[in-house]
Amino acid sequence: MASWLQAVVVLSALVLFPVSVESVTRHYKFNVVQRKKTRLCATKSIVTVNGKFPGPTVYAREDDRLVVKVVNHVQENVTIHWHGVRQLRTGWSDGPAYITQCPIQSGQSYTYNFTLTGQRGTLLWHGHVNWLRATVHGAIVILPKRGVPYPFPKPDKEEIIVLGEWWKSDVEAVINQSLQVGRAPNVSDAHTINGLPGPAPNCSSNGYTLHVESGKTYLLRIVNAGLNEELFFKIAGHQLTIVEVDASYVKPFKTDTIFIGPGQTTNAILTADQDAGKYLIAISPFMDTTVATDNQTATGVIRYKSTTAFSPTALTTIPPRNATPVTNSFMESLRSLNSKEYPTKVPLEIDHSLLFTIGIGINPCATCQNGSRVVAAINNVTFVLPTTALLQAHYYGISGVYTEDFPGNPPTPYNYTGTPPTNIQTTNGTKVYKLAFNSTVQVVIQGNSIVAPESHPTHLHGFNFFVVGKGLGNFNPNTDPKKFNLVDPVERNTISVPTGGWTVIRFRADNPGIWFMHCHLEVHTTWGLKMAFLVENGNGPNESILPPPTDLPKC
Ligand SMILES: *[C@@H]1O[C@H](CO)[C@@H](O)[C@H](O)[C@H]1NC(C)=O
Ligand SMILES: *[C@@H]1O[C@H](CO)[C@@H](O)[C@H](O)[C@H]1NC(C)=O
Ligand SMILES: *[C@@H]1O[C@H](CO)[C@@H](O)[C@H](O)[C@H]1NC(C)=O
Ligand SMILES: *[C@@H]1O[C@H](CO)[C@@H](O)[C@H](O)[C@H]1NC(C)=O
Ligand SMILES: *[C@@H]1O[C@H](CO)[C@@H](O)[C@H](O)[C@H]1NC(C)=O
Ligand SMILES: *[C@@H]1O[C@H](CO)[C@@H](O)[C@H](O)[C@H]1NC(C)=O
Ligand SMILES: *[C@@H]1O[C@H](CO)[C@@H](O)[C@H](O)[C@H]1NC(C)=O
Ligand SMILES: *[C@@H]1O[C@H](CO)[C@@H](O)[C@H](O)[C@H]1NC(C)=O
Ligand SMILES: *[C@@H]1O[C@H](CO)[C@@H](O)[C@H](O)[C@H]1NC(C)=O
Ligand SMILES: *[C@@H]1O[C@H](CO)[C@@H](O)[C@H](O)[C@H]1NC(C)=O
Ligand SMILES: *[C@@H]1O[C@H](CO)[C@@H](O)[C@H](O)[C@H]1NC(C)=O
Ligand SMILES: *[C@@H]1O[C@H](CO)[C@@H](O)[C@H](O)[C@H]1NC(C)=O
Ligand SMILES: [Cu+2]
Repeated sequence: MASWLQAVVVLSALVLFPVSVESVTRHYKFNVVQRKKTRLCATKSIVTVNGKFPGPTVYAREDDRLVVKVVNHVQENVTIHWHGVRQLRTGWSDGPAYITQCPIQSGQSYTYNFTLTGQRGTLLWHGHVNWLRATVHGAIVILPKRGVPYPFPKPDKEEIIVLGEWWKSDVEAVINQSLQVGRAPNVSDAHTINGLPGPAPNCSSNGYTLHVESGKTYLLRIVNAGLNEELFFKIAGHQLTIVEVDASYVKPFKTDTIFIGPGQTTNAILTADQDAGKYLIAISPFMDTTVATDNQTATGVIRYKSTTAFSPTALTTIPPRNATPVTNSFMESLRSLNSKEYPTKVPLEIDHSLLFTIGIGINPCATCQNGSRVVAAINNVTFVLPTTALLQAHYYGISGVYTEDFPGNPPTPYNYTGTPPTNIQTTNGTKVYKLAFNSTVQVVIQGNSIVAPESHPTHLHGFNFFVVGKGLGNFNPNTDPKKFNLVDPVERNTISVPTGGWTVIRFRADNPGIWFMHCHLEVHTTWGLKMAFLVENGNGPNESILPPPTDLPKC
């Protein structure tokens, strides 16, 4: 009866106000099941959503509500994170295991329920417990509100391109082995484009093909769902026009190479303006230090209509693995649109000015091969996951789960990008940093040079942040702020902090709850490069976290 009444209300609203923009609830069912998949001439069973790899695309419009029932039919624990979704007051639906929820255990289900507010473009969803994300991921498409145009010419067609990584072994075995030994896990055996590596050595297999028609335009919604590698994306003979990243519009610019880290999304317009034929799509890793990568280039093709079967494929060069200038040029070209419709609201006054050093450390480990293990830390704290979810502990006032003393600055200042300190041990902790509702935050994310400096794609849950500055070496609090872009900095949820350098982000803590911040290289998350912000409730009517859903999983 109630739903019938609601339907009538919605209908009459439509009849009375035909131009009013109705938001709707969109329902999805995610059955988490094992499926056998063959890649690189070998078959293995993987955890999937609805049997698909990559998983199903979730479609919605800005302001819609998404209700996704996740049913766990596998032995492994499952959670799903809606990466980049603001989750205003609905932290219970964010997904990271032991941060906002306990895992959905085998045989159980949980319904994620949230709205998509103030965002439009492409995001991704992915598993957020252990290394589940390797095979449990897919795209989220947020279309503009009905009747609202894109701020760029409407492309003729849209295409989703999900990049990933494939291991011949079971990925849980890969990380388990790495933790036992105390050293870096094996790199993947292939990169993938929509689940396919393309032709591999000694293994005939087809790659991904995008069929295009001459003269038409295509909005490519590109997602890096890989675990441990930042990637370059190129298409032979074509320029791409970047129009959006992480579900925020940017000032359009042309490039022939996209730089995209795990957890990042990029919308690019491809114009089919070349002669009929086949053009290579190439995905290759970026690494400007000594850390090992999977060096396999995944390939696909763009194929024009009426291309003959024997037509050769136009090739492209891939950037060198250490092409730092290419990454800088791409990141520096990203500017938020900052238009009348989409103003850039970067905080100008800062309540909390924080400096987070991020990097690797080495701790003793009696059971490990050489008596030590590689860990990672923020401000020397290696974050240890609790066994009760932080959000529940916060909401119900359960003590002993976390402490509120996460350091806002490094405990002992040192030359972060110079000769590392002789003692490179870290401290274990389950610490959060507390923020008052609606306070403004600046975080200088400072990479350090302990063991191996490395580029860290750093992700914040629950917020978009503005990237106001970046540079090499140590952040200088006297001179560097003068160079900040406070006019049109790019707004995103994941940013690559340069190797041996720093990035400064700003955000407004207008979303009460517990929000995870971590390196989106899964290996670094596992090692402890993670922390959480606790944002208190405000005093206003809509400024408190909502009560937990009744089916919230228990630990
Ligand atoms: C989703 O949340 C809304 C707002 O709290 C609530 O009205 C609705 O019943 C929920 N839907 C489901 C399926 O839980
Ligand atoms: C990995 O380790 C976890 C925790 O010890 C264990 O439950 C799981 O079975 C292991 N998985 C594999 C594939 O070794
Ligand atoms: C990791 O790679 C090493 C060396 O190639 C191999 O011996 C080992 O079996 C691999 N581990 C897993 C879990 O695949
Ligand atoms: C491919 O096969 C050739 C011939 O059998 C062999 O020499 C080569 O090592 C193989 N390459 C790989 C990557 O397995
Ligand atoms: C990948 O390439 C780099 C640089 O060329 C090299 O040092 C490294 O050994 C390669 N890694 C693998 C796994 O082949
Ligand atoms: C252990 O130490 C030896 C000797 O320094 C080295 O060769 C080996 O690679 C180390 N093993 C690991 C897992 O770090
Ligand atoms: C830090 O170390 C680097 C590399 O040795 C050096 O160039 C720089 O001057 C040092 N910075 C400070 C503040 O000492
Ligand atoms: C990190 O913490 C460890 C353990 O408390 C300590 O020994 C080390 O000096 C600290 N390092 C830094 C850089 O603060
Ligand atoms: C730190 O935490 C890890 C588990 O994450 C544990 O194995 C290790 O023993 C702890 N180290 C100390 C010094 O407490
Ligand atoms: C947050 O603070 C800003 C600036 O002080 C103010 O304009 C805004 O109304 C506040 N928002 C809420 C929800 O309190
Ligand atoms: C609180 O939210 C409700 C429902 O979205 C809305 O109708 C109401 O106007 C909001 N109140 C304030 C003070 O923002
Ligand atoms: C799954 O989650 C439950 C609840 O937190 C936990 O007790 C159990 O150990 C987890 N299982 C694995 C294999 O990690
Ligand atoms: Cu990292």
